[in-house]
Amino acid sequence: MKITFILPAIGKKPGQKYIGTWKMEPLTIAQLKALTPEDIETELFDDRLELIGYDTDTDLVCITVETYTAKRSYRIAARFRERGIPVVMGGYHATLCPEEAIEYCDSVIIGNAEAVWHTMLHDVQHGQLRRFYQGGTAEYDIRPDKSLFTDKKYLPVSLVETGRGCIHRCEFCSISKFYCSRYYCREHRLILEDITDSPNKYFFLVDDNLVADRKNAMRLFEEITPLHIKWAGQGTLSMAKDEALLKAMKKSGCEVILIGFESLNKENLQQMNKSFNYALGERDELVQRVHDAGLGIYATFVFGYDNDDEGTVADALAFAKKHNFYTAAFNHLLPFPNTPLYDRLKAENRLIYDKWWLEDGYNYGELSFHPRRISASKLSQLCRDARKEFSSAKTVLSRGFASLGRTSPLMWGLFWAMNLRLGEEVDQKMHVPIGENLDELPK
Ligand code: B12
Ligand code: SF4
Repeated sequence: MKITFILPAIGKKPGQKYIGTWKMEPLTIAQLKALTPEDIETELFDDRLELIGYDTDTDLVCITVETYTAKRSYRIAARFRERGIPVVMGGYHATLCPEEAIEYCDSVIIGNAEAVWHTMLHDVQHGQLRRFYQGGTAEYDIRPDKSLFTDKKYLPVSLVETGRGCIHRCEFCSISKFYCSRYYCREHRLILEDITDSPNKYFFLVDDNLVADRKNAMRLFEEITPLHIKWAGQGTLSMAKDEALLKAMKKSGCEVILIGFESLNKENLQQMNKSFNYALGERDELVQRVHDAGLGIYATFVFGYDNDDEGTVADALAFAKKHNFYTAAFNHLLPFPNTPLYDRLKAENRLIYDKWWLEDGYNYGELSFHPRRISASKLSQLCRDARKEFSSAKTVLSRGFASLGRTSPLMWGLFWAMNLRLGEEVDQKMHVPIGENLDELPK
């Protein structure tokens, strides 16, 4: 038997390259490969890097589907199904919208694959593939197998899972829905093995909230320290209230931490259900503490909540410049399906498209709903302008010098490469047609 794994891409403009900073190794595929018995042959087509071999000789196609890649996934599936090859889908979007996904494939695994992967393979081999499999959430005590990545040109950073899910319930978040607001730690022995086996020096610790379980996080940081690695991860600003935690993070090699500030506005934070982190008056002080501990911040903001107007993006930009963040993302809000945000905007009759992810003419960087106090197109433009300004030569220089001494010399070197690249990509990403132009030779 042979399985063809496919990692679909979002889309690109005709004749252009795919977005460089999105080309990270797909840990999802390594996890599915590790679950697959050795006597089953496997191959991977990564749509971001190469053309899909639609005529490959295979018995089963497995596609990982995110909301942005749903349209592309469904088109790829159709090409294989025309040949009578069964297609199985899984991942965030397939889990959030299984009834939609099943219209385009033969079977959907809902949730994490680990618990049901072998059953599904057994059923395929016996011609009894079921339409739906209910996967588990917590069982992921295996090590990913990255052998399918040999010869694929990914960014030189290794992804290592440390935990799944998150305990919070932010209105817009797919993670909270997927994991029913629970957090699952991964066994440390496996994390350490993944790190020591990796050829890279830089790691992205895949965890939606690394500091969600303090005791577990402290122990993990202590265990990672002797490995002398450099890593980046994600956490909430509340970590800054805990000096011992910050120190342990730094000592273990943490260089940059992604923090979702989302909004500077109290009412917005309440509406998105993210006011649990800190009192607003202490925000600047907490940021300073993270910086004083020697950690760079990747700050993310989201715009389009009901109290956002033309001034809000400018305020966030000023805040990001004031603190000289290592990097920042100025995103517009996007209603992912089956989230409370989606349901609310639908009930309020504010969706521009019911299913933006399938809509012809919907492009990356555009809003798919009507914000209350600003037009959709104006907000999209303001987000683009903030990204451009934050990556302008003047701002990058000022941020670069502020980072000097805060992060290691290596990470400081990376600062320039990363920020210049992100700056170049601002307009490359804007208005990329979702699902389009991917069957032309990649550049
Ligand atoms: C690392 C990461 C990235 C990396 C690279 C991702 C990659 N595809 O290689 C970078 C930084 C580039 C990135 C970018 C973006 N990301 Co991202 N990313 C992640 C992150 C943190 C980890 C993904 C991962 O490796 N998980 C570990 C694997 C093992 O878990 P898994 O993917 O869930 O797989 C399991 C199950 O889902 C299931 N499964 C998954 N696929 C399949 C397929 C089959 C056939 C089966 C049976 C089962 C199955 O079984 C797997 C094993 O249990 C996730 C959040 C998260 N914690 O998962 C967000 C996440 C996937 N990203 C998200 C988004 C929105 C984006 C961006 C669009 C952000 C932006 N606006 O620019 C871009 C798009 C990039 C792209 N797709 O090309 C969203 C997707 C939401 C959604 N509804 O689709 C997530 C969930 C984050 C969030 N907060 O909501 N991302
Ligand atoms: S804290 Fe982050 S991962 Fe957790 S629910 Fe909120 S947005 Fe999602």
